[in-house]
Amino acid sequence: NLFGQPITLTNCDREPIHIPGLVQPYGFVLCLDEASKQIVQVSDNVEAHVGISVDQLLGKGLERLLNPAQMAEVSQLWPTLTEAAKLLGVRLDYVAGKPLFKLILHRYDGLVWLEFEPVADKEATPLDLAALNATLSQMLTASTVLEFCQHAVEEVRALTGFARVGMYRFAPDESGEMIAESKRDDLDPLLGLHYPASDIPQQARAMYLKNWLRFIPDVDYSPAPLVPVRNPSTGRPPDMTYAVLRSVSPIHIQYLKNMGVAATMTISVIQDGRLWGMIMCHHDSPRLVSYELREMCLFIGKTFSALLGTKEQLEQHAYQLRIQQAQVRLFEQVSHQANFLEGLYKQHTTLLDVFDCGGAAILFEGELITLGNTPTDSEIRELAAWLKVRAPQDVFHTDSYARLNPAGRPLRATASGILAITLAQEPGDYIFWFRPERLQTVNWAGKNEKVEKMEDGQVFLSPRQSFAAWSQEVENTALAWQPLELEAAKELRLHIADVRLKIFNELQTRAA
Ligand code: BLA
Repeated sequence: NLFGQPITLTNCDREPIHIPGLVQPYGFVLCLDEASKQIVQVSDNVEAHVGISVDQLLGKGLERLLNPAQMAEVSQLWPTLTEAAKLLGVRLDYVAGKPLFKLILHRYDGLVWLEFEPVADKEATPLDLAALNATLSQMLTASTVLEFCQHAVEEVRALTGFARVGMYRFAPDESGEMIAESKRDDLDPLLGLHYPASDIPQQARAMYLKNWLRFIPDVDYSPAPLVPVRNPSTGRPPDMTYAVLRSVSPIHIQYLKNMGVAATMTISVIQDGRLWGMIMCHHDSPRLVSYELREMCLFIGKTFSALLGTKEQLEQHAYQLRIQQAQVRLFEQVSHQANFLEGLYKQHTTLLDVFDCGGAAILFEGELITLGNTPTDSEIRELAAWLKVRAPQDVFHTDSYARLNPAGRPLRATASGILAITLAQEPGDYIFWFRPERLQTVNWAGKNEKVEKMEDGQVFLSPRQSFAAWSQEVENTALAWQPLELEAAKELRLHIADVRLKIFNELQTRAA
């Protein structure tokens, strides 16, 4: 390959996937020099598609391929071309069998790219604006991010007929999770599965910020090389970042084959210039999706990206409201209780209602009260003793207690995440909220790998292997505490201090 060394699992983040010098052979490519308007590179499968040889095209204009009317159309588009694709339908009359092509044009890297995709049906799919409208209406009604994702994947699946459409969301560490899925009944779910960052290397992520949609109609292909493979004016393979037919990294192709996937389409979801996630479509047999339909999915992806921020805000506001309401009720309860502690756990609203958490505990003047899923009494007392010495601040939080205190008991299943507030000037009394390890809340449902084979000496490239890698990375960590949760914990602490001061003053007055 052009990389000059074999691509393996360890160097694939350096594979120059934007300059493969190869195309997917379901279509063919002509590269025209921007200035001379002559054909300088052609994919060598042109002859198989239209019966014209590479030699008959190189160094010529387009007249060998297009009729005068089509030439005029291309000339008219020529000055307007950018990396954003323009589309023409062309009928190459002299080609037997497959007369109709979609001609996709763009300008990039000193070249004008003409990519020809055969049209599967007699006629192009008409753009169904009513369906698009219905899709957008659905998406607008969503009040949570998950609902929003679910609508999007269901609509994309309904439009395209892929066997599986999923929303893959990236975490801050660039690992990803399948957070919504629409699939054919007989397929195993991938919903809830996590994969490590390395499954999609950096250079691929950078490219997917520029080019929002990728399409592989048949993973079982032999790539067609560009002839010549290097652009004669630059001496290097041309940059195919925006080329529809760019041939995909062989590592990724192997990954898809191992998963039993035969065709894919993925659409970037981009927020504030960052890759937030991807809409992933899989099919278990080859699947040609028309250019127009792909454009429609791209439109959905861009609309999704644009609306995502408002859905996240809605969700954040709803969570904030829930916290505030629980706070207000707790404040009320502790103010009216003779024993203020009972207001935190004995009544309708408890500490568990304030935050998304697995358990909570109160350690007060030696007495321990627990709610929900918590460490054992002795573990909590040990934790309190450790906090008192090592982290005496009023509001303490961690999403990985085991990493913070490697010498302590790891408390994986109950308290990988801890939020604690002190209850007195003298540390030693605490309110705790606990979160379990993320792995405890994750299911591995991937039974879809038939073959167990070794790759690269010892690593098997597959979602199952990936999941194992992700599991190791996130061992002993919980969902991180959000700033709004820390703020609410601080408020609760101040309020409790107020109430106690009031009780203390009353007792003093009565005693006097
Ligand atoms: C690309 N890897 C990708 C892409 C996805 C995944 C979605 C983007 C492909 C595209 O947009 O067309 C990963 N696919 C997944 C995951 C699921 C899925 C996680 O269906 C889960 C259901 N891949 C590896 C390893 C390497 C690797 C170990 O797993 C390298 C060491 C490489 N992945 C790799 C490369 C690409 C890629 C090089 C770029 C492919 C390209 O666009 O040419």
